[in-house]
Amino acid sequence: MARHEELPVPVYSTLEPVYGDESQVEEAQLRFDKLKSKFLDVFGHPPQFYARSPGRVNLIGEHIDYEGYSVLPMAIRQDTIVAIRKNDAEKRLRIANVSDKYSLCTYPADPTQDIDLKNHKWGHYFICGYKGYHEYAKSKGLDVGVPVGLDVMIDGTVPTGSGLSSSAALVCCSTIAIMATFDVNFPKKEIAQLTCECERHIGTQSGGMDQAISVMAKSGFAELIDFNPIRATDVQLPAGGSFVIAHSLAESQKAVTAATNYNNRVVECRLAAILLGIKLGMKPQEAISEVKTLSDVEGLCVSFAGRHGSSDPVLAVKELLSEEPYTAEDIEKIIEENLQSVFADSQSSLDVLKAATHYKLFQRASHVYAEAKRVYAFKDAVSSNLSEEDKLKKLGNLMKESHYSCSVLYECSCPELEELVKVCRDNGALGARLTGAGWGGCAVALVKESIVPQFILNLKEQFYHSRIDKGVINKNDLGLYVFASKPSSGAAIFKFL
Ligand code: NG1
Ligand code: MG
Repeated sequence: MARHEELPVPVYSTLEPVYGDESQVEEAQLRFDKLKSKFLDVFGHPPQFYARSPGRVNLIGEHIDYEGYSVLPMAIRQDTIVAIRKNDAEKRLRIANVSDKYSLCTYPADPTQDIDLKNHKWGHYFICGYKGYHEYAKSKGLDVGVPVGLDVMIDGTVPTGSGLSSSAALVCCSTIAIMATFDVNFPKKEIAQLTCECERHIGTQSGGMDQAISVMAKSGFAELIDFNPIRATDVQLPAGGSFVIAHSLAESQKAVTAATNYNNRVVECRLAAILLGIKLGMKPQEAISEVKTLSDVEGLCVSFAGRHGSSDPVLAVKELLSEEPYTAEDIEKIIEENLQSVFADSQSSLDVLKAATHYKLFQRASHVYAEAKRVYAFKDAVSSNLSEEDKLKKLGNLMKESHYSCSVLYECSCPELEELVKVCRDNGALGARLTGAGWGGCAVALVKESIVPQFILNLKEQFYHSRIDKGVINKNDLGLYVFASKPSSGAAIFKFL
């Protein structure tokens, strides 16, 4: 049997295969009906196809996908659905949203257009998929003909800026809907790769976790996602435990803060890797041209550790990098090159250099190598012979360590997330951590199934009520901010008869 990442995106004619039980199907039916009627209102004709792609919660393995390391996310129920129709009369892409919060965006039907990064718009994420599809089709030698207009209506339930990957859900379902209008389908792992690359048009140097899980998820399982090549391995989570997702209510606008936050860390990791390469015997020019990620020099670090009786690459980081932050000059002296020329081919990296005053290479590299190990420790614990109770304890402890590392070494937490993680732990979570890029967004807590309802009530009381009183959120929306989640299924195309 083919591995599931080799299969194309499933095409369904009913909602049941994706939305499962009756009440969820009913809820989804209402959303699809509303999407269709809004589509009719705005564009004057019904959609041809629909596609959906879910958000995700990352259980462990934060900020390591772009360094080439495996991660362990699961898809959540919240998703983005898109309705689409080719429109030959209009030579434009018209992208509308069922929510009034997002106004109609129009773009030329030109797959080579540049995305205006200075002027961020929600519709840009659709254009990522539009460009991505065409770039991929071209690389495959497919004839896509002359550009045609598209009418598009979107409905998303993944909270935005929350670390639950609303962006990837939107990019993935857009790409898949576009594929459906061109009557093509590809293996999921290729779609995961192409959507990862095309989301970078938005200006963040992302890894591929979000798109991979959104496209390849399987109901009932978390997935171990490997990169180069992309692969998904089912991970059956222990019974008796449940993952509760809770929003810190600090919104992280990743596309806007990339130069100081997300892309800054990508640049720091690259510099840490180059320095390690040089300290471990590479010539500076060789390291600059060959070393892209920390995984590229892991072998050298492990050999170094081996000479000291260990197999841990963190040992090399401890011995070879300075705990004091580096200035640009410190680094340039070691690499015998100026930083601008190292990153000359990437405008978003040059933006990082402009904004940075120093680089915490020791801290970032220590996080990445240790976090990469925690992913495998998590996966091993799940499949071990430990009792369910001990398994849950072990997973909780790994989540705690991960959060500490994200907070102290990677510095991608924020005061609201720190408070929320503490409230989770004080109320009996076995482990709790920030999830996704951080700097705001959600925490995920591992909680014994039996205490979930009480746990959620306590969070509402101890974290959210004061925010309702201050008018930050509306009481009726609480269910959107804190909920338990089971692993849901991945992307799908709907062709209703
Ligand atoms: P969020 O910000 O949750 O979408 C981002 C990246 C991931 C990964 C995590 C950190 C994008 C699309 N996603 O996730 O690839 O690096 O941060 O682990 O940028
Ligand atoms: Mg995102």
